[in-house]
Amino acid sequence: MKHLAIAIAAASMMLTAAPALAHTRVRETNIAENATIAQAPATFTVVFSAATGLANVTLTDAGGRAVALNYTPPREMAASFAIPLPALTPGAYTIAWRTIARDGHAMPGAIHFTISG
Ligand SMILES: [Cu+2]
Repeated sequence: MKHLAIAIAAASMMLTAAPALAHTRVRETNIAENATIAQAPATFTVVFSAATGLANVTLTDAGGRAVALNYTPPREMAASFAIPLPALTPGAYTIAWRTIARDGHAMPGAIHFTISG
């Protein structure tokens, strides 16, 4: 059921009948996986290998609690996204996202990092 909902959302994002060159990969993020940093950057940036749809982004703390993000993914496909981050207290965090490839498949991704304070 969830898959169907994603497929419908993806279909509405597909503006052109793109060739079936499918999935993008993460090319760069401004926070490295498993990084420990003194403080969070003002913005989390993720760059993909090609334009992709972005369905959602979540930030959770070490206890799995959601940390509110003031961000709405754009309706258009893009190769990079900049997500404003709130001030974060020391601790471990996960920023996770789900992209929608041109073929409609959802692809999860995440970066885990720690704020040392
Ligand atoms: Cu696919």
